[in-house]
Amino acid sequence: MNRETALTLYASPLACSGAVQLVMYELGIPAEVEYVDIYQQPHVVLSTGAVYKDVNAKDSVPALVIAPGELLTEVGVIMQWLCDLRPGSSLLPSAGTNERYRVMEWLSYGGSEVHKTIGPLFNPRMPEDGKAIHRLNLHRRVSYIERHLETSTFLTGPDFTIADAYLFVMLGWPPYFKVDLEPYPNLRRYHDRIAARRSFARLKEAIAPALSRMKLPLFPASPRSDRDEARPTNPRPVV
Ligand SMILES: N[C@@H](CCC(=O)N[C@@H](CS)C(=O)NCC(=O)O)C(=O)O
Repeated sequence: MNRETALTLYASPLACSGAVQLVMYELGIPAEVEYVDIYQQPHVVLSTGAVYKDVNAKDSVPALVIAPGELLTEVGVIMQWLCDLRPGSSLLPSAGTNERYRVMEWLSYGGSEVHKTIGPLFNPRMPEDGKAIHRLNLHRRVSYIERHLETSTFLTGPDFTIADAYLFVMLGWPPYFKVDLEPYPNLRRYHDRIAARRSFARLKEAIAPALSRMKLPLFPASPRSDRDEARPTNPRPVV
């Protein structure tokens, strides 16, 4: 079976689905991208106006159509599925090796400890006290990653992997919510290193029309968070 026929990715600009797009560009895997406005209720597919929940009952992005009527969800799993189309790429070590488990370990940390700690900061209904707790937790996690990056170029060593794609996209979020990344020089250097990749330039290009249609600002240049110009005028929940 040709697993690459007719891949369609449901994504939203600035959302974690950007990690999947980065991985597609890195691997040279083509896909049609359908952008979803996750700021509207119900979420809608921009090109058709279709209610997104009718496409993906989870109502979140990313989701990848991998065969007619077959939808794969969960960012870490989609990225692994894509890498398995290109075995041997440096984005994901071979199955069964400890190196692969290290990447999965960071994917899991990214999903459960980072992503879902940032999420509540985007929720307008979360009281300020609750947000303060989540901010503190986020700083604990970010401090851990900062220490780890003291001796490692990327999360699992010298190679950029799918775990880095995921963390990188999330690093674009805190500035909107005044989580100050200024004290984390390793993390900032790490961010800038990835931002210089061709795949990120392609991502910015690809999401620009949808961003403008949804009236959202582009990724901040760098996660130096508290600068006023790095924040959108009307922050809205995305994660
Ligand atoms: N567990 C999911 C989480 C995906 C997720 O939280 N996506 C966010 C964007 S980063 C989203 O679609 N939010 C809109 C919503 O849930 O209504 C995954 O790993 O893919």
